[in-house]
Amino acid sequence: MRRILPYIFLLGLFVQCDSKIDIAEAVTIGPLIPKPQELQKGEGHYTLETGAGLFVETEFDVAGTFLTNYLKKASISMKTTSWENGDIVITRDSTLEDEGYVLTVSEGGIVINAKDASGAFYGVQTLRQLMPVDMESSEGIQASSIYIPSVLIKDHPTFSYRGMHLDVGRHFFPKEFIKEYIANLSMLKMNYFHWHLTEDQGWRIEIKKYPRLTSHSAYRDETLIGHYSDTPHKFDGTKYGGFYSQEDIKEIVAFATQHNVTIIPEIEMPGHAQAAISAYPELGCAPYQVPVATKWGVFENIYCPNQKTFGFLKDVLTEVIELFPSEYIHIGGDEAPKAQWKTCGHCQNLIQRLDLKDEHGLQSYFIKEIETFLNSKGKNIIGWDEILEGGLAPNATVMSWRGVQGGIDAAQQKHNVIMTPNSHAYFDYYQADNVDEPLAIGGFLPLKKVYSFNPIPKILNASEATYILGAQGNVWTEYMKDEDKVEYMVFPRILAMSEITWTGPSENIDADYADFLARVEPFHQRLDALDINYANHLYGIDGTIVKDNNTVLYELNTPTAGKEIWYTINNSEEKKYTQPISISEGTQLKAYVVKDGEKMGREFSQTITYHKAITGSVSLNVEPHSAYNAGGKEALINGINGSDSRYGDSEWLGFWGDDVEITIDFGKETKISAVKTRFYNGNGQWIYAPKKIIVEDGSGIVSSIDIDPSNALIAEISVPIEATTRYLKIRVPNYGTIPKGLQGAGNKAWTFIDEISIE
Ligand code: TNX
Repeated sequence: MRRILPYIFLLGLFVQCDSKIDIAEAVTIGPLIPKPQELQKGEGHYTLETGAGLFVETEFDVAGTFLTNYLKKASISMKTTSWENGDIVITRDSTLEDEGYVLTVSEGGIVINAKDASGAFYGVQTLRQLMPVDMESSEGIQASSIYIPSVLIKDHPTFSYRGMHLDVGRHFFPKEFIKEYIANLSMLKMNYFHWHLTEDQGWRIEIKKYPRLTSHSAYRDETLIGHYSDTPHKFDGTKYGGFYSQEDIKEIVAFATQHNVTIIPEIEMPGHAQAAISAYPELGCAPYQVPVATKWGVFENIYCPNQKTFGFLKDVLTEVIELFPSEYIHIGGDEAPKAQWKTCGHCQNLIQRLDLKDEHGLQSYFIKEIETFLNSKGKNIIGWDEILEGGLAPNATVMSWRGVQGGIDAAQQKHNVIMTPNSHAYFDYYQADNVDEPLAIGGFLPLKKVYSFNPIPKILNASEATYILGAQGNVWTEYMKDEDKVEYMVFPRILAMSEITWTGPSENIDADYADFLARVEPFHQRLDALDINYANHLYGIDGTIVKDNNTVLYELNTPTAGKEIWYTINNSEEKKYTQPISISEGTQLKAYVVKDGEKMGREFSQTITYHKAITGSVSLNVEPHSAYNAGGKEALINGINGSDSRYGDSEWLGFWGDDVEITIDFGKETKISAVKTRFYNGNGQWIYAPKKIIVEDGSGIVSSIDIDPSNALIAEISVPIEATTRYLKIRVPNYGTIPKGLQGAGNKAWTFIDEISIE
């Protein structure tokens, strides 16, 4: 065995290289995700063969065991040896950063230096990504030698919290899948798995003291079919459920430890607790029996803040903390409607007796009780951002989900924060606006948007920013029945979350995103070998209307480099796309991507309506909500309709509670006969078509139309108006407050408007 030199002596052998990979080399550096902070390519490669000597510092044994097991997939076994005789050495360098490592591969061997066990493990994960992808397959490969490219990588994470969440309440996933999920996140250098274990629709963790939680609360009678917005609601009539025994949990926790992942269990309170209340009615305030929920949404049946409930929760948490070594326990805190607390005599007495302001004060008291208990056991709590309402518990960490504002408020109050905003981290939202995209809850979160996320809001100063521990992708499974669907929603967005939390948020989004995609595309080979059902929208096409004076052009783009786009217009001859296409009439365009002469992905198809406002301009009295403004106000008159089934794309604009006034300037006097538009009416998502709209031409001609969409998901409106005018104003009064008994009751309704087409 050759003795290898510590990495510092090898530095001279390396030449700085840019991020491009030299494919002329026999042994190339494959795509690395997350991208290391610094990479220098070396000369040649290391040949790893059975019998190679491995030295691992004792406290880095998790890294060493992982590597030893991983190499077995190539039928390579190593010999444990001393530092001097090691061909692969995993050793300490206390000058490095927390969780950081330096990986040196040279012809003489491999050295991983790390300050701590995490860093050593991540050095091994990078090494893994330098090895042949075929090793990932379940059968592995028979290799007499593995060639690993020479390289010097110096790396460390930007954020200490790099997380993924999984809701097993809405749908249950078997133990083996949970392990795979954990293994996948560890490959991407993510270190926290937030396991959402209790819900209205199912309680999933065995608690010995309360057996009905598993015999009763773990099962629901049936499940909603289709989307919550579909009316009437339909159910499958099939009992559904499952749970993890304490033995299962011990096995999963041990597996996570071997993958350097900490599992944070979530036990929801005081809301999302209907399944538990169904088994133990004395925990609720409702004077009637409630079932384990069979559909999605927010339920009024929440825990009653009485001694039975606190006793129950403390018993449950006592068993939970025995099982999970994590410093953190997530106690939920989100979406807890206060209707029952308002009418419950005990709750009202408690508010008075404790001199609390209101029911939010009572929720704050509830969370503080639980925090005091958990702190006394040496644990800290994490709660969703609603725990800010009524005052934060003293040591709580806040998970900001309703945007980043909760995170900002918490950081300014010197509380730790994990960013999981639904604007950038909700992997249950649609990732593409293709009509054939599998059913999702709603929203629109394409890969680039995840990649563009910066967990540190600009408004925070440097000391406040230190409270932002990191970020996490959330995976709510209302619309994910099986493992394939979870993987489809998670991959590739997890790759972006891994990179922004490890490598750091992008400061130059277009260049960095192109570089990222250039790695995601070949990384598919590793995902294929791992048999992961990832979504692939890399061969999609994006079409944008661009206006140049009075000319309307249509621009086509595909996200990765080195592809051609071919298209046809109104069924004419196929052409290769070289420049924006001029549009002067109603157009039906079809296009597809070609890579190396081969047609890739799905066909792109777009109808462009050439109407009288398309060359005009538009202004609004209020800005659309920032989460639903992807196309900007121009989307209202660009000739392109939004999706017929989803409001989250770049064509629909969303307004929350506002009365909207849209003014169109045609640029010159124009004769018009009708105003056509569409409103989304997804009442389950708090979205309501307005009750009427009013059209004014500015010279007294006013036309209005009443709207009653009944159960239609989209209200199609046509307002006849005979006028010759330069300006047109369209007034859209908000629907108003959502009526009692419906999702979001008492809140302002959303208005979603599509194309305004003028005839
Ligand atoms: C809100 S995020 C919830 C979940 C839902 C999710 C769907 C949060 C703390 N609560 O209960 O599953 O929206 O996107």
